[in-house]
Amino acid sequence: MKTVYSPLHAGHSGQMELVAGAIVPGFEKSSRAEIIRARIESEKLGEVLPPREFDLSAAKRVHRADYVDFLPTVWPMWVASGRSGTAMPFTWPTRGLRGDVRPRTIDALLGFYSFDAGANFVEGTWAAVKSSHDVALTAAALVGNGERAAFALCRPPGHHAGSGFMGGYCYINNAAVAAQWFRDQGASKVAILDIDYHHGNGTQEIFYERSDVLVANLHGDPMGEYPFFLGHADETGAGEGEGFNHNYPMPPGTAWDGWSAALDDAYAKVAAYAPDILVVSLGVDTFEKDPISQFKLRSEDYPKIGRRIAKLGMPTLFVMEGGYAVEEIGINAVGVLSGFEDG
Ligand code: 6XA
Ligand code: ZN
Repeated sequence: MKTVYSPLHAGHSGQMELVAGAIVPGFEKSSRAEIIRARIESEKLGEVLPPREFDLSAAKRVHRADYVDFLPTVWPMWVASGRSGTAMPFTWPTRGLRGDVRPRTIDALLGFYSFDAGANFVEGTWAAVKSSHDVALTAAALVGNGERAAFALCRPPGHHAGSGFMGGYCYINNAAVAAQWFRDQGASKVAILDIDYHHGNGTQEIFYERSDVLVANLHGDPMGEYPFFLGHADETGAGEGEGFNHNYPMPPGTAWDGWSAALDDAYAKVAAYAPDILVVSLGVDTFEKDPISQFKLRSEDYPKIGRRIAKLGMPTLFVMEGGYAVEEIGINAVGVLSGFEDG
């Protein structure tokens, strides 16, 4: 399996995040991608290719144009207002406030275009976000051109980013952009299987009223787990999209038996849908030693996931999402990919 990777992700580093009342170094750090890449090389998974540059027209098919156009302006506006360090929002137009009037100052705009304080900017962030989007589309094109599968080693991740907002380390929804790109290239149906520990609220929001992109999501129950405000089992799609969104919220402590039962059910939904292409939002923060998550998958489980997904027999694009146990992130992510190759 070929991997697409860009070194530009590394410019998005040194950012801070708010955790339990303290500002701490970001968990979503550049060593994550470096360790996965090193493991791809040591395991000889396949060639590692640089991305091609794509314009933002594909991104604007799933995100609002004003949102996408805002992203490259964040850091220049931050600096122009005399700031340095990490740009992050602190106020949001929630219930009872006006979310329909676009404000002017950087602090207000950051809140206007986010759902939390988790998508932060440093100087190299936009270049990294753009490269992550290019990585996803370049890998999508490999699958579009007949490869059985490809791996988009995206960083930063994407699945929390919605049509008009960032959050949870995510800016452009790489998996959603790739799914839409497949549609625009002629695929009539695409499925997205999101196996990251966290619910992919952005992906769900983007495709919620559509039947041409099925979304299945396995994740920590939002009653107690981030992103808290989406991801319940009764969210099954709306309008045209009714019946094309499937959520599998699971309790803290879920290990292979419970998790793989949910995977089996999602697998059956994807198989019955019979998409032309499968996009996997691949997070390995389901791992027992993940520092911010509560599931109990073990390293030996990841190749089993890959083998099961391979059995669907669909052209498959893997898009990297979360995973913060950096010591094992390479073993676990490449475990899924190697399992797929064996399956
Ligand atoms: C916020 C936790 C962000 C989780 C990001 C993630 N403190 N999403 O891994 O998949
Ligand atoms: Zn996650």
